[in-house]
Amino acid sequence: MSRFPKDFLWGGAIAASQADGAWQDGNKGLDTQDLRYFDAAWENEMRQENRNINMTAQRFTNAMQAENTEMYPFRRGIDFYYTWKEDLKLFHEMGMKLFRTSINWARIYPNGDDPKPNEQGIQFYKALFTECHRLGIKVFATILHYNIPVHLVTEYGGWKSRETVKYYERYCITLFEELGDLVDYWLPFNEINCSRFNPWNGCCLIKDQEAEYNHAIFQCTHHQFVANALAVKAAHKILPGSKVGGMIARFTSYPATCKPDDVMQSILDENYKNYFYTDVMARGKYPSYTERMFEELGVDIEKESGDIELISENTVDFLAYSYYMSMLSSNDPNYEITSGNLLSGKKNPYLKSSDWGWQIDPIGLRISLNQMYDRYQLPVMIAENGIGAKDILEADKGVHDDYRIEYLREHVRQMEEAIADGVDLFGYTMWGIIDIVSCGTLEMSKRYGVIYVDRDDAGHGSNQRYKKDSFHWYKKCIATNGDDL
Ligand code: BGP
Repeated sequence: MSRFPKDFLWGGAIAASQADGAWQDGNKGLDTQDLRYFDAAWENEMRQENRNINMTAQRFTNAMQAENTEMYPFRRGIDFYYTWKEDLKLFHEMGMKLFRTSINWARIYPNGDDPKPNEQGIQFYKALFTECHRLGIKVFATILHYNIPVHLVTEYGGWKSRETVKYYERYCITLFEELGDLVDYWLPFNEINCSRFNPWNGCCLIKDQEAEYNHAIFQCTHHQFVANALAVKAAHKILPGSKVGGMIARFTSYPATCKPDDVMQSILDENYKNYFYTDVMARGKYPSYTERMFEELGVDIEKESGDIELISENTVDFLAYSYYMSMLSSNDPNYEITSGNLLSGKKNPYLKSSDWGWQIDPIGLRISLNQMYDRYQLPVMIAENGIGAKDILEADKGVHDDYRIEYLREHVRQMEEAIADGVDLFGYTMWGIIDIVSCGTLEMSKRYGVIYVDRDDAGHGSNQRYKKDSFHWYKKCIATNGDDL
């Protein structure tokens, strides 16, 4: 008998910028992810130097002038904006209980600061979420999965500005008023810690305009903490009993050895990369190690009076995180480095890696669930987990992705173990339930889905959907509530 609670929320996740396409339709404004374009040499250079993907002024100008979609995979996505009805049918057939997607701010307020919301955008989400409910699928809505209206960058400077906080609050209020009865779980920010590890996605800052980049990043982060608290406050006021979560990308790290230096480094990595963000959102205050961390990074941020009270009075109802992998912690520079989600890190000799070098560690999921629950005693949701792979569509239109089944099976097993450990884990939205454009590499050929989308990196293909072997596996997993894996 499986240990998953009988109402466990088996689900799947996508994000607007990676799936929707229709970048100029429905009266949508230009958003910050519409500006990311594929340039293999540049992306490679960034990765090799272990730098985050940044937006430079030159790239920003190039992208603003470009009219085409050729080099801009996010402008195409998988055309989910037009295919959602058919895609939801497949999700329903799979037995999915929860669908996580993000709302595109630039569809609701095309410029961010427009006097009125865009009715076409509101109608799109109303139709999408109503259909989910008709099919018995609950909705987990990410209010912001990286992309903000570009106008908020050119006019105010993105998240560095208090104006963006003000307009974000108004955007949230519009969503709560218009879509409140159609959304079951709200997530104000996707991976709020990516402000530091992927600053264009997280902060929407143009790098060469920022002399003190670290400082700017943490100023943005503070504004996002304030914005998060304002979202929690408004949701609880407008929709009493609503559930609002806080999410991070979970960088699970183990001490590389039992050498005390490595153990200490692991504690620092956990605090600085993960818990700093969940501490603020769940405990409602800047943790005691903040001062030292800011000192070391040369950061001195501005807070307005009332910010600290606001953050302390409006903490989140549950925690969520994405989990893909783990890394080693050590300040010994001689370790082999491997790439990973948002960050590269030290290689663990006991683990295998995906095609993109991300270390596969199912037990790390149980470890991180125990740590998260032990620290906060709040219900937990795994908002993302999955494996990016180069799938092959065979002549019979099948995709034999046994590697994905194995990855998912082992992670589901470890979630069950964590539940047996006493962790209040209530849902799992596996990442990229249907193939979408990769956020890190902009490739379509880095696939996560249990549903194959016939589209290549250049956007060519029929855009037809095909069930992979993992589709049938996940369907069985859901039907037996995790018993038959
Ligand atoms: C997370 C993001 C997602 C997603 C995922 C996989 O950090 O929230 O948007 O894309 O990582 O990353 P990638 O697409 O780079 O493989």
